[in-house]
Amino acid sequence: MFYYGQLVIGPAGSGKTSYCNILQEGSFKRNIQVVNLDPAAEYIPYKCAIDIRELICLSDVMEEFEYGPNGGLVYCMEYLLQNWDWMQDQLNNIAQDDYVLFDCPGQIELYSHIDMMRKLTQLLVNSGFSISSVYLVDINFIEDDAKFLSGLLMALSASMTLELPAFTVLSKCDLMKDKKKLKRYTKLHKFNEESEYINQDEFSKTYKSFTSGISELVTSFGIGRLLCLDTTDDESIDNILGEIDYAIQFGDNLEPDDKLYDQAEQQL
Ligand SMILES: Nc1nc2c(ncn2[C@@H]2O[C@H](COP(=O)(O)OP(=O)(O)OP(=O)(O)O)[C@@H](O)[C@H]2O)c(=O)[nH]1
Ligand SMILES: [Mg+2]
Repeated sequence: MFYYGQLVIGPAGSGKTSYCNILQEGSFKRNIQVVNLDPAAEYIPYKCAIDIRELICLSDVMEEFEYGPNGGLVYCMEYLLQNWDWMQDQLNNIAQDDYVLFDCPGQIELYSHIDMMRKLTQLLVNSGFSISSVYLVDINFIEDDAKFLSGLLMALSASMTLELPAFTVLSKCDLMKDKKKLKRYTKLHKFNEESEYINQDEFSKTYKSFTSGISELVTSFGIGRLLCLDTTDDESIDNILGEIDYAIQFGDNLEPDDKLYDQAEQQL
């Protein structure tokens, strides 16, 4: 069995749940299922195919064990890993051609400090998933260079631990009216034809204040795949999906649409 999808990650409030919802509501040439992996979620706007809260929810854990929110969350994710059979049973109900988004919790410690999310992604890969991580960085990170770089380093740290094809997406671009400013940040992330990574000279010129070591680190791990998400513009979503489809090879094994094939043949 082969499944395709995205692990949607990023700090609290970066727009993960909204992104999943927009994708499910829109028409992007695929049937999108969303799995809620956030045991602390209070409101979920999308139709949930699988909801971790049916297995365990943060408020119950905090009450029963008198844990704080972060300790409680770690407990919930550990519980999910220990009860993976439950998840596997639910995943078996998902059709093979469906495209699955995993809406993850926002606590970045889960990715960078402990290897829980990496274990989870390995279980998904073992279940036949071809997935990429999609790390959302809020547009307010481009307020200044230092903040932006810290956002990229956080993305790098989280994405690297997951060992998946990784994409960094600048979310809430609809809020950025200054398109010139947006371009200044995103132009750094155009693929360099030769190396496939971002243009290091361009990056160093812009971030003169940072050591070349940091620039090298950021540019050489491919988190330069910085994509813009403007949820009011379907083209930006198509662009993100297109890049990810290529990386996870979504669509490669789909049967040709007979109707379209017949139409094309008639036109010949
Ligand atoms: N303008 C704008 N606001 C957005 C967008 N995406 C999310 N928001 C707002 O940002 C806030 C957080 O969005 P969520 O989708 O809940 O973010 P999240 O990453 O799932 O947050 P946690 O689950 O708490 O980690 C909400 O108030 C959303 O309405 C967007 O594309 N544009
Ligand atoms: Mg959320």
